Amino acid sequence: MVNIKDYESTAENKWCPGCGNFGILAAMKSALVKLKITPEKVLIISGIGQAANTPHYLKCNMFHSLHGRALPLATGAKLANHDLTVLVNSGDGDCYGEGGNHFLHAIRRNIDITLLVHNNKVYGLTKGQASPTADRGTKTRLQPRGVLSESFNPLTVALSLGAGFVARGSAGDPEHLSGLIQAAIKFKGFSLVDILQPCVSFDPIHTFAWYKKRVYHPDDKGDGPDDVQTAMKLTGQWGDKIPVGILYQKKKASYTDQLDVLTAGPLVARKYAPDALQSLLDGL
Ligand SMILES: Cc1ncc(C[n+]2csc(CCOP(=O)(O)OP(=O)(O)O)c2C)c(N)n1
Ligand code: SF4
Repeated sequence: MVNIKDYESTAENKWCPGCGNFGILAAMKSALVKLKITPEKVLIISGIGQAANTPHYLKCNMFHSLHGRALPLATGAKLANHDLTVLVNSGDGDCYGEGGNHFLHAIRRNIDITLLVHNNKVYGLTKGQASPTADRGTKTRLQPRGVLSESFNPLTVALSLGAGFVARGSAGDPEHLSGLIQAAIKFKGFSLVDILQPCVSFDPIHTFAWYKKRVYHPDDKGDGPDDVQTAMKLTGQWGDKIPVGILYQKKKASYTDQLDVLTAGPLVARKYAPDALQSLLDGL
């Protein structure tokens, strides 16, 4: 039996009061408890930023790594021990900016991990510069005349690279978000949940109320479409109407499923066998 208390950490929380990150944290705990996954079976990896502090606020295995570098670590950890539930908490700057290259290749590889991106459209930790997902024209203290670049659309990019599970959630609806996180964890392969996360300190526009007026649920069943064209129409929508939910879902073989070497069990449980490596090296 596992309950929310098992995931409660004693670390002092440094987020601003009212930050959208609190809703995401609550949704994560609820999802793990509802799936009956015990903390020792969970590994959470993060990069750098306010979002990346999330693993400190849960009690389970964690690794707080380098800026933009959570996905390669998660990939290595999943290959070493595929019995673990591996989650990544990242910000839009950390994942789509600094770690953009890793984002692309983790999707291509289809490693069985769940990526939760706290998308607040700014670099919160460094005081509110525009991130890659900021809309063109957005004014910040560093971009007083407005952002000149086009906004990065992570969901459309994920679809174009063949991601099998693409979803958008909202920090303002932790119950719905918990359901999305549960579905993402259950999905065998790479799963992306991009989360609308108000930054109450540095973004006066994208508030909880702004999102509440615009989000809608396009799929009543909740499983998401399985054709890319329909999904692309949804992920391309932004502005007056913003779709949330599973926006695409289709099964395909994950990276770990295709590795024969893992069928005998996780690598961490194997005997150390340096001789096997030596014979490989001798053959080079
Ligand atoms: C290599 C490197 N470059 C830049 C920084 C400075 N830095 C720290 S956090 C951050 C951006 C974080 O933004 P985001 O991922 O959106 O997270 P948030 O704080 O908004 O949750 C930056 C640029 C750093 N720590 N390391
Ligand atoms: S700066 Fe923004 S994202 Fe960071 S904790 Fe404060 S409200 Fe949240």
